[in-house]
Formats: sequence, C-alpha cells, structure tokens
Amino acid sequence: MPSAGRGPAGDSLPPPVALHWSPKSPFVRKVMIVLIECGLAGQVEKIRTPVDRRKPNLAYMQQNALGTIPALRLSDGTLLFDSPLICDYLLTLRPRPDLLPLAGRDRFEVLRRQAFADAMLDAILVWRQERIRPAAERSAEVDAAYAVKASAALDRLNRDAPAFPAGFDLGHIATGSALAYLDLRFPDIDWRRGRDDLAAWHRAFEDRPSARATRLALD
Ligand SMILES: N[C@@H](CCC(=O)N[C@@H](CS)C(=O)NCC(=O)O)C(=O)O
Repeated sequence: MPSAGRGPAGDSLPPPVALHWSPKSPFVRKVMIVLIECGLAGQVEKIRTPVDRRKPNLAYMQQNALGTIPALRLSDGTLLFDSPLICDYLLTLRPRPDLLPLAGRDRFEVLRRQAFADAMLDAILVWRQERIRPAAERSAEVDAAYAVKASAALDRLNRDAPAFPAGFDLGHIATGSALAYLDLRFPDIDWRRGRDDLAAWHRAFEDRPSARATRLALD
C-alpha cells in the first residue's frame, strides 16, 4: 500500500501510485531517479506508455491531453505532468534538501541548472524529429541550426562542469539525463570530443546506483 506523505511539507499530499513511463525517455528518467532516491519507486506502478510526436497516442490523451510522458498519477486521481513539476512534488512529499534545497539561493541555482538541461533536451528532441524525416523532406538549414544550438549548450556545460557542486541534485539529474539521451539517439555526434570535463562529470553521474538502475534503453 502506498504510504502517505511524511513531514510538515508533505503531510497533506496524496501519494503517487503510477507513472506513465518508457525506458527511452530522458524526462521519465529524471522522475525515476528521484523516485528511487526518495524511496518511493517500489510503490509506483510503471505503465508503459508509447509516445511519438508524429503519431499522437489518442488513448493516452484521454488521460493526458498533452500526450507527453512522464505523467504521475496520485492516489486521489490527480495526474501531474512535466518532469520539473513532478520532481518538485515528490521532493515536497519526501523532502531531500541535498536533491533540492528547500529555499533560498541554493534552491534557485539547482532549478536554474535543471531548466538549462531541460531546455537543451527540448531542443535536441526537436533536432531528432528533423533527422528522422524522410531524406527528401529534411532541411539542411534546420539540421545545421540545431547542431549549432546543441553544440553551444554542450560547450557551456563543459565550461561549467568543473564548478558543478559536488554531490547529486536535481540539476545534476536533468543534466545527466539529457547527456544520456545524446548517447542513445545521437552517437554519431560524439558529444564528449573536446569536452573532457563534462565527459568526466557524466561518468561519475552514471555511476550513482539510481542512475545505474535507470539507464536509457531502446527495446
Ligand atoms: N517538458 C516535459 C517534456 C516531456 C517530453 O517531451 N516527453 C517526450 C518523451 S521524452 C514526449 O512525451 N514526447 C511525445 C510528444 O511530445 O508528443 C517534461 O519535462 O516532462
């Protein structure tokens, strides 16, 4: 049975019961890592939910009109969507200031790094849509534009990596998941080349047990 929220912040919140999930989704992976870190993974049913930007999943959209994953079902029937909101919810239910500080400048900084990684990943997902179009329909201009955007974001992360805080927080989780998506879908771009600091940071990230348990996979 799911347990109710503990502690002052989470007392009145219904617990999560199910997650719309796929092993290919880096945004889902963020939520899975937080569920594991908070000791909640065992009480949440994983519902395999195929999504494809080109083929809306109409059955799933009856529940989530946005048609995106992750989406988290709570025991009172509420459906939460968007990984930052879901992670914030879980970390309110089970506060873990090491993952997301409760207030102040440190919290803002973690959320800033999460927002950067999520926005980079959003752009990379759009880039992938361009790359999987039939060759005759592909735009070299759009492809080149997204290559430049991704490269600039990765260079920024590589410059920032030596100053990333030690430990493991929500900003790290978003950053590590976005980089893992490049390994899954863009092995040809070799994002590590010339970005040694970011590559070393990502190796350490992937070694965390919750990261090891949630590796992205094609099936
Ligand atoms: N901002 C959302 C993005 C979620 C997202 O784009 N998920 C992808 C899978 S990785 C998806 O559902 N794509 C299907 C679609 O956009 O129709 C979040 O952080 O959860």
